[in-house]
Amino acid sequence: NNRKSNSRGALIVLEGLDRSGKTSQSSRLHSYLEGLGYLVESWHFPDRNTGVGHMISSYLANKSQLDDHAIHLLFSANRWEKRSLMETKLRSGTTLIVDRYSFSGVAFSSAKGLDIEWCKAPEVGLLAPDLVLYLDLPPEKAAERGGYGGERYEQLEFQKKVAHSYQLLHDPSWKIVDAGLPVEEVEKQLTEMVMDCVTTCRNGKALSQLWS
Ligand code: FDM
Repeated sequence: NNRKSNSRGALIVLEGLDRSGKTSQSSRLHSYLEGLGYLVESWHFPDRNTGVGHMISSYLANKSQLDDHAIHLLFSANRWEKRSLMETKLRSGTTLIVDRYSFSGVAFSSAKGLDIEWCKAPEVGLLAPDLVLYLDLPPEKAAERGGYGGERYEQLEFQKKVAHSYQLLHDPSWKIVDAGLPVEEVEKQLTEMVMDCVTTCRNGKALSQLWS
């Protein structure tokens, strides 16, 4: 077993447009880490299994209407309701691979025209990821992959705006990966970055908070 019992897990976030491959890369990373004997869980936001999550799900399915600010705050609340569990898991040594996080929150809402600083405010105090992996794919290429469902944001014109918002959010700590490469190549690059991060966290890197 190559896990130190007193060391913490890493908070690893995958971001990117719809159809950029986040979900399948998350599960590949999960299997890889598990195979090495690490404790690992895959999470996804929005978590549709909570009361707040049900409201979000209904909104995304166009079954309910909500003011843009109100839905933004629900997405944020959906992260807040999982914050303490997240911290417990990390401190007990479990690495979390999280498919979408606060960056999706800000990118999608600011793509609708909401002020970016206003969008960030409710995220302040959530746990900061140890690593943000951005799966970079032009919106046109993502759309060509097909499989957009019928949910509210799954339209090319809107995805272009989201791509632009993500660009405004990037900071030097993000790892940008070309999601147009073959899946195995993307996986290889992600795996290397994740292993570095997991090691740094095991070696005592402190947990920190957004927004820094
Ligand atoms: N989304 C996701 C947001 O608008 N804000 C958020 O905070 C999060 C986490 O919800 F279109 C959007 C992104 C996407 C939709 O996400 C549902 P999934 O990954 O398809 O479940």
